Amino acid sequence: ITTRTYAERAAKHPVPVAKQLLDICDRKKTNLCVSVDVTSKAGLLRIAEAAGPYCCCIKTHIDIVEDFDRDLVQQLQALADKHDFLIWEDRKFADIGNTVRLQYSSGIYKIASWAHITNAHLSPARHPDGLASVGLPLGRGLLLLAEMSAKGNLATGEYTAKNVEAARRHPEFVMGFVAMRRVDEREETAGGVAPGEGADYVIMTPGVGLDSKGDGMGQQYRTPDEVIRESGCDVIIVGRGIYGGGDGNPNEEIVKQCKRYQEAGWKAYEDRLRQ
Ligand code: UP6
Repeated sequence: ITTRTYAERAAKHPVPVAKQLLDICDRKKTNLCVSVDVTSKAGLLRIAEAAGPYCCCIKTHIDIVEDFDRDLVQQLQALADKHDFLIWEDRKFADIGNTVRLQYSSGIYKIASWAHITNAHLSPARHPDGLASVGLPLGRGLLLLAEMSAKGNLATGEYTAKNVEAARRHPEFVMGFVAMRRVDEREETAGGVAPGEGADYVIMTPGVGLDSKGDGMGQQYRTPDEVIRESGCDVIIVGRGIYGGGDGNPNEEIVKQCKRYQEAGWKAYEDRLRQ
């Protein structure tokens, strides 16, 4: 588990977008990524505006928005500039290289044109090549889903290790992993190396909640302390714990919960540095 600071890691990171993210964490004293899983443009923008000051990243599922248009992404980009956060489209690509290349660049959403970060399942194996062909020239970053938060999921063992190997083949584009722990370190994963020896990966971790242990649909929640300090992950991803589900909590409640998770995540990081 790394005890290096976000600032130290930012200074040396080979992927520009990872450097940007780690710098934002340091500058804003936050390792909170807010997952905004609402189905209206107005709701998404309202929550991003309310949460923006407290987070390093806003994560979207753009294909659930009923009234998507180009103006939505333009407004989201303006909020990212205003509040100093990155945008992550949680697309979970999972097809052959040629298909993901088109899904990433084209269609209605043109994800690569606005999302700093996206992510992919490794199951089709070589497809990071296809995503890199689009994302790399635009300075984008990719996360591989080495592990997942849901109960009984299949991203374990050998599959997790293969994700780490694949990341090492794309050091300029794969910035890290969606994972539940430091999957890149040797004592925990066959595909890893000893701490401090290999590339530096950003571990972004969903399944974070302070008030609930699950959602009755397989999601499992851990606390920021378990995720950041005990498991050595770098960014907590919080969705319903902040926006509350449905169309979203009122703004005051969103701000209150953002502050709460920001504080808990940052305390866990400071405790890790002292470990
Ligand atoms: N997500 C997970 N688990 C994973 C990968 N991704 O929950 O292994 C995503 C979900 C959702 C968010 O798609 O957008 O993280 C979690 O939301 P929640 O905090 O409301 O449960």
